[in-house]
This record gives sequence, structure tokens and C-alpha cells, in this order.
Amino acid sequence: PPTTARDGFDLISRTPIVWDTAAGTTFQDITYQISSQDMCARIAFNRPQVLHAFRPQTIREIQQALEMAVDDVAVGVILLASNCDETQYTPAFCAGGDQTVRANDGGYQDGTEAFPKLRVLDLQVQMRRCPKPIIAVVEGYAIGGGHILHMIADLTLAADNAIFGQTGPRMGSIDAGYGSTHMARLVGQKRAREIWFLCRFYNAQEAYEMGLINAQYPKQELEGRVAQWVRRIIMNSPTAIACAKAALNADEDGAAGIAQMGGEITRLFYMSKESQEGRNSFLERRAPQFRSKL
Ligand code: S0N
Repeated sequence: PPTTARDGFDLISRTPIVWDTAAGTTFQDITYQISSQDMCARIAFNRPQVLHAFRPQTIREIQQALEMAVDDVAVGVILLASNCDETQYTPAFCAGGDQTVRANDGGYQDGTEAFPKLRVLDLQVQMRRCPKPIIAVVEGYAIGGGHILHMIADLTLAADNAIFGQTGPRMGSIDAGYGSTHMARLVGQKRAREIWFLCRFYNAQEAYEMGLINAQYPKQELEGRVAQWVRRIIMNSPTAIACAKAALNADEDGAAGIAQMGGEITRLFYMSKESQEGRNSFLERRAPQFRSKL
């Protein structure tokens, strides 16, 4: 991370983010918080008894919360985190798909789906298309589908107790999408094959060294460090960040990635006098005078 005084990063306050007290939408498997002061939303797994393993309902709730955060103009950065109470439970970010609701007929089914699905794949795409930066905040285990969600997040900040890994080949499963291709882009082909073939677990330092995460901090420092990263991002241009994210995703996401970046261009073009002349001339039933608006 940038740490020199020259870029001002060290001068940014590490006071923990203060979350608004106003009651938000109630969810069962997650919590959703907003900080008006720091223009930040926090979506947190809230199933500590199963190390935050996700069932379809969990994913659906994250999808709803993510949509709320994207639609909220007062939100500039989104945290994907977990509620950890170490006095009661093993710390975890997310232990992947909840194996107790893994069905025999092609996905996960907890009684809330019309048929078994791999809904988490839709969430991955939604995270990629989200124009706001998503930071995964990892304490403890980030395993299986949980490990993939942190990789899909734009940035990952981890506590020094974090443990990363895939278990698919041990559990009879595989994420043949981003979980494989994006991992290889992050850590390289050899390392990605090692992670999938061996199913070993890696500590925070190892994850940092192989490019899986952006930074690791002592657990007690993590909250303040996350606040520091959020505050630095919020100082920067949201449109530039949205365009940078779309550009960084574009080649890996193929036509969908180009469409996302193209959407940003169209959105900006709509703000120009030239573009508005097209709409105005139609509404005023006259020929457009584009060149007079350049
Ligand atoms: C993380 C591990 C190593 C921690 O071990 P530890 O500290 O010994 O704790 P445990 O006692 O094992 O766990 C505490 C309680 O939590 C329950 N639990 C943990 N993980 C899960 C889980 N994934 N599902 C359900 N329950 C879980 C434990 O059972 C225990 O409960 P109690 O106290 O009642 O016994 C260790 O827990 C571990 O190895 N966990 C399993 C990790 C794992 O393999 N995750 C699933 C991997 N697969 C996916 O994530 C697939 C994701 C997916 O949806 C997908 C996406 C795209 C394409 C394909 C798929 C696909 O379906 O494969």
C-alpha cells in the first residue's frame, strides 16, 4: 500500500468508520450498514455458526444490498465483510457454499429457490458490473466460494489471522468461471493450478506475496486501516474510478466488459450539449444542429 508521507496517505485518519444508527433494511443472513460521514456501505455475512457459509438466501440478500448501495448516491465505496465474534465462533470471512443445502440436482436449494441454482455466479457478475469499488475485508477463513468472492472484490484488505484457499476438488466441486480465470490473472497460472490442485491453505502473508490481497494488517488495526483506504478512495473522482474499474474488467469480461465500459462512455456523452441536441431536435421537431454544440 502507499505509505509515504508524500502521497498523503499516512495523514488520513484511521478512526473507525461510524455507522449510521437509523434502521436499514432488515435481512436474515447479512447485515447492511451505511456511513453517511464516510460515504460507505457495509454488507456483512452474518452466519457465524457456519463460518458464514452462504446459502441461496444469503446470496439473494447480498444481491439486494449491493443494488441498494449502487443506487445510493451517498455511497462511494462498498465493503463486503463478515460479523465476527471471536469469543463464540472461529473467525471467518466466508467458508463458501453451505454444504448442508447443496442439492443433488445441480446447485444449492434452501427452499427459497424455484429450482437448485449456483446463484453465487450471478453475484460475481453483479460485483464486476458494480460501478463502485468493492473492498473485501477478510478476517479468518476465506475458503471455497468465499475465497472467490474476495478475489472478485476490487480490493482485499485482510487481518493477519486470515486464511485463504480453495477446497473444491476435495468437496467434489469447481468454479470454472472467475474462480479459475480471475485467480490465474491475480496470481499467475502456476500458482492458480497449485491452489486448485492441492487445496492447500495460505496465510495472509503468503496471500499478500502472491498478489491475492492488497494488504494485511494486525487484526486490531484492520478496522482503522479499512477506514483509511475508504477515505482515500472517496477523495478521488467517482466517475474516473467507475471508468477505471470498467476498463480493468473489459478484456477479461469480453463483450459484457466492453458493454460496461461503453455504457460509461454513453452516460458521459449524454451529459454533452452535442448529445442533448439530438434529443432536443427530436422533441422540437427540427433538424439537429450537432456541430453548433461542439
Ligand atoms: C473452513 C474450515 C477449514 C474451518 O475448520 P474448523 O475451524 O475446524 O471449523 P469447523 O468446525 O469445520 O466449522 C465450524 C462450523 O461451521 C460449519 N461449516 C463450515 N464450513 C461450512 C460450509 N461450507 N457449509 C456448511 N457448514 C460449514 C461446520 O460444519 C461447523 O458446524 P458444526 O459446529 O455444526 O459442526 C472448515 O470448516 C471447512 O473446511 N469448511 C468447508 C469449506 C468448504 O469446502 N466450502 C465449500 C466449498 N465450495 C464452495 O464454496 C462452492 C461454491 C459454489 O457455490 C460454486 C460456485 C461456482 C461454481 C460451483 C460451485 C459449487 O457448488 O461447487
